Amino acid sequence: MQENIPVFAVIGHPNEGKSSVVSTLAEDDSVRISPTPGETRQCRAYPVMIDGEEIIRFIDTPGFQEPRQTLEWMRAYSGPVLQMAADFIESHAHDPDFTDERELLSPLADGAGIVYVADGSRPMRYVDAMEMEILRLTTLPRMAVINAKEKNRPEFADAWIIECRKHFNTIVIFDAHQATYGDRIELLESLKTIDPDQRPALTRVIAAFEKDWQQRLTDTAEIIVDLVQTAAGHTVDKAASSKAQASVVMAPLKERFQAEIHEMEKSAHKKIRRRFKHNIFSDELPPHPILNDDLFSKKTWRVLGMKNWHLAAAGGAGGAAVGAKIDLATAGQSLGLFTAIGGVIGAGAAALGIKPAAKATIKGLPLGHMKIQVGPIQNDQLLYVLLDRCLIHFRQVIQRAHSRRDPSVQVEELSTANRAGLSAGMETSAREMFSQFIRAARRRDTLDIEVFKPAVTDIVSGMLRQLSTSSASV
Ligand SMILES: Nc1nc2c(ncn2[C@@H]2O[C@H](COP(=O)(O)OP(=O)(O)OP(=O)(O)O)[C@@H](O)[C@H]2O)c(=O)[nH]1
Ligand SMILES: [Mg+2]
Repeated sequence: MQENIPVFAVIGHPNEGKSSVVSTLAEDDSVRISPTPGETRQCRAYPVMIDGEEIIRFIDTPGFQEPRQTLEWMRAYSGPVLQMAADFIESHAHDPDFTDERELLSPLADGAGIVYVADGSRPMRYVDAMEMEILRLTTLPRMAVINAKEKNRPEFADAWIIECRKHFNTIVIFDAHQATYGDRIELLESLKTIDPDQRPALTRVIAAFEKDWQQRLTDTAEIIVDLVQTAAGHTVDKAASSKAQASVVMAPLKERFQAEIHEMEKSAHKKIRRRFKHNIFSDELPPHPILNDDLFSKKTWRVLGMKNWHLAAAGGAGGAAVGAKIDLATAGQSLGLFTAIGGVIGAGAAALGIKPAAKATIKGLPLGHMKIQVGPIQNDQLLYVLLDRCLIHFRQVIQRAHSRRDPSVQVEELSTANRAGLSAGMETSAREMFSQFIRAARRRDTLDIEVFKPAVTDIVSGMLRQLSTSSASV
């Protein structure tokens, strides 16, 4: 562990949101938060690690229990002021009435800075002024955080601010449950003002936060581009040895294909959440009509905006979108085969380029057998849908403070209203690059993939940056 890093104890009355502030600032969703006052009974340090190194530490503490007596003791104290917290702890070492005070004052005895948290949605009381006064008497660097339990300015913010001015140099309004990355940086900036000695260290912390955030965006872009690549090139196949078996095999094969695309998407979304240190928030996007519906259905193609003739073909083939294909082991059998499984791939087969004999490939199957293949996805739109859903999920993730314990209520859909920053706004050149990449991925052409992937990753990084900036100012 690195020493001389900034350490801040988060202190206040029970149930004001101390643990919530710690959880949000440290991006740690393991912090215990509860509507029952007295949830936190012991101090616990939450280090912020970047690249395996601790850069700042926040300490969660229990709320004050006996502020009146504690204040009386401190007012009567005549020892060295920096020794006061330690002396208080020592002189109340065995007094069960002061368990919480002993605990919450212990990081102050070690010289931690103070982040005082008050709930601005309730009126101030006399006891609050006593608690603030205790903190002032420590003479440690301190800041007041008016926790906005409501979205806007808390109802009693003004009264709190007036009182806080007597005890703190810096006061910020901070909504622990809604705070974004930008709000966290702002709070750290404010911390710089309370202690000149900590300024250089906090400047380094902010720079590390910002660098780490940019790295997360780059990593997220890679996760998304990997998903598009894998999905675009994905196929499933199965051998069939008879005409009858071929028709039986097709439907479950399509289902398997669809399920596997879903799994890939889910896993990419989870990776994005983990990259932003969300371990318990696991909301999935609602299944998108396109991805949830049968990928092979007419409806899907209508949603994707396919032309009528395409629809007819897709409907007939029941697989144009995803490219159901049949490989034949022998050219001789092919004609017979098409007749045999006509019910499965339908009349549109020729229109889709599924040609007997000419297109037949032998893939190590014993002569007389056939291989039924579903995929790769033939329509770029479907891959744009995957991209957009990743971007939407990303937006959800970065707007989710780590202190929230409720299930997300605002589940976004891919509607025209929230398309800003998504693929619909991509420039033509970016779209062309993306399409080239998709084509290469579909062919699993590793050389071409390598050519287009860095540029596509840059494009997606740019989109994430834009979303990150616009979300921060919501
Ligand atoms: N809506 C909303 N609720 C909040 C916010 N901050 C805290 N709460 C709620 O207030 C309650 C107490 O929050 P905690 O963070 O556990 O408060 P605490 O000060 O650590 O409480 P103790 O450990 O019991 O002293 C929980 O039900 C939180 O969900 C906020 O910013 N917005
Ligand atoms: Mg707590």
